[in-house]
Amino acid sequence: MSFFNRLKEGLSKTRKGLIEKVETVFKGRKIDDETLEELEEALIAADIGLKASTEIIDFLRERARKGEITSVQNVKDYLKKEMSAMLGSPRPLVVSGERPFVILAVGVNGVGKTTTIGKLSARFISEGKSVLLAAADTFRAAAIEQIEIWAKRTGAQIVRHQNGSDPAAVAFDALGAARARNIDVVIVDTAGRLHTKSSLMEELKKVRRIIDKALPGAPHETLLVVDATTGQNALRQAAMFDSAIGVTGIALTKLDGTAKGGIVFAIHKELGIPVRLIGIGEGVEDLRDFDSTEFVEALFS
Ligand SMILES: Nc1nc2c(ncn2[C@@H]2O[C@H](COP(=O)(O)OP(=O)(O)OP(=O)(O)O)[C@@H](O)[C@H]2O)c(=O)[nH]1
Ligand SMILES: [Mg+2]
Repeated sequence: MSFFNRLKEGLSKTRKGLIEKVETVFKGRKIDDETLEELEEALIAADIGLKASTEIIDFLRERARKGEITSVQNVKDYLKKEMSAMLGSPRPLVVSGERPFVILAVGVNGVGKTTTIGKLSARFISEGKSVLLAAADTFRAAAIEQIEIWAKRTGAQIVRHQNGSDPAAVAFDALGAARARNIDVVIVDTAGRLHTKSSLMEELKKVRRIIDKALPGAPHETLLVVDATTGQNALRQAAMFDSAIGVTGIALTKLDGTAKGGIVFAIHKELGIPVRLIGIGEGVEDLRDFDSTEFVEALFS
């Protein structure tokens, strides 16, 4: 199956809760305040967020007032157009300019950081780049082993310390090794942490600071990994990680099978942080650059 078809399948629950709802709401009814309000509720229930939902509904109301919307198919066409425009075309994750190019991956527990790093490693290596993984999750017992497996599997190098050691020191050593070995891309894995736990957020600030010290200007991409199934809490996570260390992009994982794919719109609208990557499965090929046209197309078709 193509990536598009798998994305489509992955988004089927989101589509049921949203697009099919459009048909139910408007079946045999007019486009008026009452039906638009019901649609707004469906948008909010699909985790599109209040801001984006209100904007979409205002847009539809205006079209309806002008007599431009006459059928349910029309509503869907306008909805699609507006939702697509809302996402724009975010810059993809491109490794360029700096060498080594440093990516720092952060996020709460179990969202898919290490898996996303493994998938990225495979991608860069298939592009002919050399990759070094920094095993800076020294907290969870099996974390070093897990990233080591990904390194072996994808042909990346790895820098690791003992369990329980200082994650900032691992990152520092990894950058030293990457410079000495002329590596193209360094990806730093970090321990999962709650955005509300200030001591752990301080630790992350230190990791970031040390990376910048080892290689001024790095990290070049600070990727917040977010589990799409968490819904609105994703917004809180993103806001807090962003204020602590400055997030440059989001990797949205587990879009396969969740009814909460609408979170993509909320993240864009409420936070202005671009979704750069989407994960639709556990396999190495299940990660792609986020393409808003493709995403909206998959959602509506
Ligand atoms: N269905 C699905 N599962 C995923 C995806 N990405 C990751 N996973 C699974 O989510 C689980 C957690 O993934 P990890 O990569 O270990 O997550 P993590 O954020 O590194 O976890 P911690 O280091 O413990 O904080 C694993 O079982 C992964 O296979 C995805 O896009 N879709
Ligand atoms: Mg991990």
